[in-house]
Amino acid sequence: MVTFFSDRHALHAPAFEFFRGERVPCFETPARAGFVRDRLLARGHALREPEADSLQVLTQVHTARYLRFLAGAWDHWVALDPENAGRQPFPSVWPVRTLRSDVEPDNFVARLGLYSMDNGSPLSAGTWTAAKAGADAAVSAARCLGAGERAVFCAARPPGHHAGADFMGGYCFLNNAAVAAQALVQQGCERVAVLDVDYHHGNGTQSIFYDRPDVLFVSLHGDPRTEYPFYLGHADETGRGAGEGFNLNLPLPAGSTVPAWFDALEAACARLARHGGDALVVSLGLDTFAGDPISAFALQGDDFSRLGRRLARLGLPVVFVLEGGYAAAELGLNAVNVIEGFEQG
Ligand code: SP5
Ligand code: ZN
Repeated sequence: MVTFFSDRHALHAPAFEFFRGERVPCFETPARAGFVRDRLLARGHALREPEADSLQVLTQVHTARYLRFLAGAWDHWVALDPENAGRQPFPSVWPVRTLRSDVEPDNFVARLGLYSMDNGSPLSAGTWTAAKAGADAAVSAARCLGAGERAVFCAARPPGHHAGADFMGGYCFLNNAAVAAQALVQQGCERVAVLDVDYHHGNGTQSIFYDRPDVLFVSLHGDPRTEYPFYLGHADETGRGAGEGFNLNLPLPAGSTVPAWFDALEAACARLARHGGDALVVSLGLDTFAGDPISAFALQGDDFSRLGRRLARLGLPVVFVLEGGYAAAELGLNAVNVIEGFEQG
């Protein structure tokens, strides 16, 4: 399968995040992409450098002021104090209910809070460059489909599906899946669908397309009553206005079995088949793996092959976009199993 991969991913390399008040090593690491690259190469899949510039599509998915903030964030952080080059910025204040989010404060950490949904998305010096490479891969992949390719894999990090139009969150900065879907619409696809199989609900992607009938969003994920991102992903979220009926959430309790997960996948596929459409974007989170350190589903290696085979049966051109998955050493095998299952299916 055509696979886009850029070494620029490694420029996003924060050292730690917070868990229960302690600093812990980041779960979302450059090593993840290294394992995926190594396994793809070992299986004979050629890697291509993304050649497209995603900037125009990014302005259709994210707000101008968020993009401006993110592109300059590290320089602004270091300008506060040269020693900040060796520190990670975290937000500490957010404009929750009753507070204003229309006025952008001058204070850097206040702006970081304005543009964040959590304190779990640490920035590093190369975050913008790395995230931009992922968005470039998403647009490159859409163009490949336009040129007649059946399926393309964006093996990028950081992930994207928690990032909304104007905020980062959940290790995500630019919403690569939304960028792929928007690029497909812009190049003439009238109906696109996004299927999100990451363990965590793709709140960013849902919110970006919530009012639109041209991009159907379908997600299976851990029930937000107990699982991150907590504040979105319930079954009663069905879309709004012209987008009513074009959002389907299939939350499953943490600890759900593999058969329960595949039953939900069947429901998702039934909705996708009813939508028809010209192309599918798959937010390919692999944190549904039994060995994932922060998630609670039970898929095994073979189950990822089965997922790939099932998606092939939809008969749609597909852009696969890597999202989560934190059992790094198994990430490559699980990703390749989906890809090769799809190719065989
Ligand atoms: C793209 C993606 O998968 N983002 C996930 C973001 C999850 N952020 C919250 C992490 C909290 C870790 N909790 C550990 C619980 C261990 N039992
Ligand atoms: Zn996830």
